[in-house]
Amino acid sequence: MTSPTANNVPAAIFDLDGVLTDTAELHYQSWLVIAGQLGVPFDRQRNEALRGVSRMQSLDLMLGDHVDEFTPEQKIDLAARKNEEYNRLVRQMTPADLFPGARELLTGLRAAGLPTALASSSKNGVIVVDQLQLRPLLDVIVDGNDAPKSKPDPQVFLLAADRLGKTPDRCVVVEDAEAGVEAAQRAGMRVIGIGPASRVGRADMFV
Ligand code: B16
Ligand code: MG
Repeated sequence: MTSPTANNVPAAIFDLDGVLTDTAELHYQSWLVIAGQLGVPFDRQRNEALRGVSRMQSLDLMLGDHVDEFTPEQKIDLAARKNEEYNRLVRQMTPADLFPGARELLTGLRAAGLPTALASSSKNGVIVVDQLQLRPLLDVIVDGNDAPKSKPDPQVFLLAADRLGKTPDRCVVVEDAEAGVEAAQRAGMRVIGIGPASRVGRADMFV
C-alpha cells in the first residue's frame, strides 16, 4: 500500500451564505428593505435568483423591469444602502447562528485529516466568519474581495484550491446556489448541492 501524497488527500470547500449559516435570509431581508423603499415588487421566489451572485448583479435582479430607471451612481448608492442594512444584521450574529451540525462537520473533517476552505462570493465573508468564530476550523478563506469574478465564474473555487495546494479533482464543494454549482463544475470539482432540485439539481448529488 502506498501512502497518499498531499494532493491525494481530498479537501472540502464550503460556500458560506446558505450552506454554513442562513445569511441568505439576511441578504433577502436587506434587499427587501431597499425594494420596499423603492416600491419595487420583490419576494422570496424572486430572491432565489440572487443566491451566490454578486451585490451589483443582485441589485439588477432585484430591480427587474425597473433596472433602467436608475443611473449607475444611483445603483452604487442603492447597493451601499443594502450593504449597510446587511452589515447591521450581520453584526447581531453569534456562533449560535451556524446551521445545526456545521461546526461538528468542519471539526470532524479536520480531525480526519481533510483540509477545509471557505469560498464565498460575499465581500462580507470574513466578517461573517468572525461573527461565527469559524476561523480556527478553516484552513483557507477566500471571499469576494480576493476573487472579484463572482459565481458562476469558477475563480473563487480555483483560488481556494490553489491556496489549499490541491488540484480541482481533489476538491469537493458544498453549495446552495445554482450559480455556485455551475462555478464549481466549471472549476472541475465535484459538488454536493444543498436545497431543492430546481436550484441545485445539476450537482453531483444533492440533499
Ligand atoms: P455581498 P455566497 C453570496 O455569498 C450570496 O449568496 C449572494 O446572495 C450575495 O449577493 C453575494 O454573496 C455578495 O454578497 O453583498 O456581501 O458582497 O453564497 O457565495 O457565500
Ligand atoms: Mg450560498
